[in-house]
Amino acid sequence: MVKKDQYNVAVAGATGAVGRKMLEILEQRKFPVANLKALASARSVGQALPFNGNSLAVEELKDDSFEGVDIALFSAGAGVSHQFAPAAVKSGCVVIDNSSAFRMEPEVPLVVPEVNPDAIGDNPGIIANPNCSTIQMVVALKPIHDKYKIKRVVVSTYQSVSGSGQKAIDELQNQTKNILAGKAAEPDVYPHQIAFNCLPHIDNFLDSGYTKEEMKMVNETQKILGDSSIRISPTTVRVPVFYSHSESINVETVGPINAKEVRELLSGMDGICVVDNPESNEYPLAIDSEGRDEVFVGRIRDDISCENAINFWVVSDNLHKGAALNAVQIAEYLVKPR
Ligand code: NAP
Ligand code: 3JN
Repeated sequence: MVKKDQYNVAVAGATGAVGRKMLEILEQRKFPVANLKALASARSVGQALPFNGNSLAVEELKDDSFEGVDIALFSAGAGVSHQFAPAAVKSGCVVIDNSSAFRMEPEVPLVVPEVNPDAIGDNPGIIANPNCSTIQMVVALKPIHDKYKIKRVVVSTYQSVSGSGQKAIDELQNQTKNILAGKAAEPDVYPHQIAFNCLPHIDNFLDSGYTKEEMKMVNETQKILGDSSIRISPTTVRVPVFYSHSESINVETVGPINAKEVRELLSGMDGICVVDNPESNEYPLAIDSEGRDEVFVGRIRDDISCENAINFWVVSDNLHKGAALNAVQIAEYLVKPR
């Protein structure tokens, strides 16, 4: 992409949980923005969003919204991305898409900057941001795969409600208040009460019995690590936590592996923070990772049931590194001199 001092940026889905984070992170990281367009549905026209000390008037996302835009960050769902991203690219901008719309298209790079920045290439049209559960897992898996070659991964997730958007955040808050006040808790976003509960169900079920979220973790991980021989067995679970996803991960490798070496290996990696002092009750927690850039790893231990295998616990803010920050890091990669 043509290098400039400042770039015209659009955020499609700017009023959503991810879109608002994108504005916050572009501002915090001083992304060189000339002009920022906040785009959402017609329902939000008239709203204003704060950015760099100014108030941005939300505009309706339309076919001609991307004229003169250099970089567009999309987080308005796969349908909106399918409808508008190709036209945005035609009008000359690079689209960084947070939805699943194009992730598995062979010609679309699926990127986590700490893991596979080179996948971006020189002339990307659309760059896909992986699913949040995939992002935090591959950041931890990449150094392990490079050193030991991963054969198999068994992962269970504990995903916060913010992964389902603003309405789900409100639902957990309202249900919790109602239940504590002795009132009924009506489910709306989820098929069951989420307060004081765990739902082993994220996204739709497929004929295989797995959910779409689970298969995103399988397919996206293989694509990002460039290795379709890695076998992955996921179970994704929604838990009554507002922000940050946690994951229990078991990794089996081709050759010998041990917890001590992995602790040292991960401690030196960009984007990873090892928190692993169980003797003083120190391990990664959802509440500590809120708003943080890093992927936190702890409880690293040898698998007592299997040779060449280890267990660990990974936590990261799903709206931050799992969505908005990863997208902004991709934008930073595009504009930095190479
Ligand atoms: P959200 O809080 O429900 O926000 C949805 C956003 O999309 C709002 O800004 C909404 O605008 C906008 N939108 C919806 N329909 C639109 C339309 N027809 N035209 C223009 N804008 C439209 O959801 P969210 O949590 O921010 O997530 C948004 C999307 O980001 C998800 O659907 C998903 O594809 C992606 N996402 C990715 C990850 C990840 O794992 N990387 C994580 C979470 C989300 P209004 O306010 O005007 O309705
Ligand atoms: O549920 C979560 O914790 C993550 C949700 C991600 C999500 C939600 C709605 C639609 C996605 C995604 O990023 O895969 C999508 C989608 O774009 O398909």
